[in-house]
Amino acid sequence: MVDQTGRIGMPRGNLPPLELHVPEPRFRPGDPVDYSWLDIPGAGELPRFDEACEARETMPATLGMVRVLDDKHRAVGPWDPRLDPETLRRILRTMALTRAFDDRMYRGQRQGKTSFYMKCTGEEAVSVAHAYALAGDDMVFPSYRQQGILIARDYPLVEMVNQIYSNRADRLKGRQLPIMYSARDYGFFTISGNLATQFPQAVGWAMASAIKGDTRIATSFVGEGSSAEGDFHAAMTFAAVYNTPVILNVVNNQWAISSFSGFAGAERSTFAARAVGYGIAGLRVDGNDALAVYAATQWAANRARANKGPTLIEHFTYRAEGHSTSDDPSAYRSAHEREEWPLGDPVMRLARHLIALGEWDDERHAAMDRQVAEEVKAAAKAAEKNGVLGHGFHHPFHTMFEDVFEELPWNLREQAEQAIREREAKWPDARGPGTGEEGEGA
Ligand SMILES: Cc1ncc(C[n+]2csc(CCOP(=O)(O)OP(=O)(O)O)c2C)c(N)n1
Ligand SMILES: [Mg+2]
Repeated sequence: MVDQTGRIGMPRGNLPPLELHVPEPRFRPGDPVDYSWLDIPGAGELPRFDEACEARETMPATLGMVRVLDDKHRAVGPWDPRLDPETLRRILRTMALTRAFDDRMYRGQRQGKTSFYMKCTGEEAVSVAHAYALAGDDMVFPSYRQQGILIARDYPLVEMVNQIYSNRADRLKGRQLPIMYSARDYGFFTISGNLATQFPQAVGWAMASAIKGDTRIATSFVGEGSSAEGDFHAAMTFAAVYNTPVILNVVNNQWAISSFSGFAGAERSTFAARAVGYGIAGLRVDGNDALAVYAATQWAANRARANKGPTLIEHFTYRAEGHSTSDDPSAYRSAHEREEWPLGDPVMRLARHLIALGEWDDERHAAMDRQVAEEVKAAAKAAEKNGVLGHGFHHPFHTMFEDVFEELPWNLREQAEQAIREREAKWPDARGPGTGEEGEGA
């Protein structure tokens, strides 16, 4: 631009030079952590809105927070879903099983049994309580951190481990990154590494469900960092325009690998508040409170099923561990964050609630922990018989050219033949034991 004096790029008159704000996280490695700046509303404070209300009426719920469990471990307020103790114990056990599974698979990666793993430690309530509040045949479009939903739906752990180890029993034949499950028969859409693609896909699936006159709704998850992707906004627009029966979840765990939530907009507003701008109902939820997650999901599911429209749920939580096994969070954030996180640990909060009800105790908790660890160990051992990374027993090499086309096109057939020839020239013994070529999946 040329200014009035004809000079390029010079300040005009006495206007201040323009400047940008570059977000910076409050705490870096070694810093003491104080979360007193964080405004966490008390449990039970937020009114419960009618499930059929206008989207804009939910504005207070997008700035406040659905919270049920209070500091004394009681369930309080209008969002208490009033679950019976047996259901609470099942939710608790599923969260504990998810954590035990994560711990064992993390160790498996360190032992070289797989190349990659991602834990959801600290976020178990988000996926597990969400799954319990849905119908079993509602369709889930997850991100990579909702293994708790598969586990809540009783997907066999051994199948999960087979996929993680990319072994000969891996249903996905080693074609997906470890942990990127796909389970059509469990209403669990194929996980994609391309962030946020699942959001518009969920909306499209839910639109199709409505077009067919079906009663199943869809639900999808993105991280708060991924909400900066264009796909998030495309999904929100389609969901609002067609009053789509879908639940759109943003898991705000404060971090997107090494970028903090400020880079996705957290310094300006809540993620839930974006909903109202689109004409979508919004709820911000204490993501470490299983009862709050259950209640918010149930509210959104009832609303969607009654054709009252989509809901955006922000699950406010904390990523207690590294982003993945490839990450080292001590390089960019203070280790004290996890200890100081004001919303506590979701497993312990639900356990203490059950103890306060007289429906649980420390001995039963310890026994449960032993049981879930044994269950995971048995599944991992069974899967190891089908092979682990680098020790043979994977799907044969040539299968990577199969299953896409009913008949392999001539150009791919040529490529396949060439690849197999080159492989045989490079590794003449490649059909011997331990190379995977003898696997049962051949
Ligand atoms: C389109 C795209 N951009 C970047 C990446 C690399 N990437 C993978 S996970 C991730 C962080 C995502 O953070 P968030 O959405 O907050 O989810 P979280 O991992 O915290 O659950 C990034 C940048 C990717 N996989 N896809
Ligand atoms: Mg995140």
